[in-house]
Amino acid sequence: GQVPPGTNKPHPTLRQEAQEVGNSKPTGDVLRVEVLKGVRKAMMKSMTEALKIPHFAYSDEIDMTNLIAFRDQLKDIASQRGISKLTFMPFCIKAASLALSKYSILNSSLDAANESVIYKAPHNISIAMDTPQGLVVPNIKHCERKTILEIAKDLADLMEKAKKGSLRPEDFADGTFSLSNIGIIGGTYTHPCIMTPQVAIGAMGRTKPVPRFGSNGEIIKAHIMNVSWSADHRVIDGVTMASFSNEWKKYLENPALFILSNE
Ligand code: CAO
Repeated sequence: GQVPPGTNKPHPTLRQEAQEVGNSKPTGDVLRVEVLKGVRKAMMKSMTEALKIPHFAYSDEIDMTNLIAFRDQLKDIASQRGISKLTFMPFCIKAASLALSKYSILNSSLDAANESVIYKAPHNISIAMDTPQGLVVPNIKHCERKTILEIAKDLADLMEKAKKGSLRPEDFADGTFSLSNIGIIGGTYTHPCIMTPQVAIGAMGRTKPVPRFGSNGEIIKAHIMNVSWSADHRVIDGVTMASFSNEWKKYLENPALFILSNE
């Protein structure tokens, strides 16, 4: 254990933790015992709840080539409007909101006791964030009313707060649907866990340049990102999840459609 200077007593935190787990101090083969607190305790609870959900998984690949060019065109204007870093996330979030407008059952929760589905009006999209404290999942409220740049601004604000550990309970409250971009680290496929009482979550892998066939059978360089969806199979069937995914993919692969979305 760590010993504060000038004393032989164990570090108070370690002593306190050891007492909480019913041991005077860690012994034998145990290197140390950590009592889960804060963000990590919350993760233990939310993921235990997630275990109760029968997860249905569906994955697809998205050609991000057009979106990469589209984002490059918008970077300067975004920075003039105070968004220093326009990433792909705001596009993924807006596309999800547009797809939720069409497949509203994915923006619902299950009231199992009353055998009912509760459809939610706001698209409060929860975003998994890696922070120094661990995984946190605050949400961007009313994405259905916001432009891509407004979503980008909200995302930056939440990330800043998450970094400082200053997210408020209201930032976590009332999320209706989740996205997780594990692609900042790497990866292709994943199997994300649904956050109750939501019924679906999507996780994006890393966008990578890979060879694909063009429309004339020629080999082209494409920038491919894989997405993995998990849905609560008590409420969502496979066709609904796949149709939603196609709708989401349509916007990301043809970003000009965002302009026609009237949002
Ligand atoms: N593929 C390739 N590049 C990616 C990428 C991906 N999937 N996602 C992000 N990038 C790039 C960004 O475009 C940015 O580069 P540029 O400056 O050139 O645009 C850079 O990586 C850093 O992005 P970012 O992390 O600052 O911002 P973001 O908006 O893409 O993502 C956030 C924000 C909060 C989703 C992300 O930072 C994060 O924390 N992800 C982790 C989610 C997580 O932990 N999931 C697991 C949950 S279950 O344990």
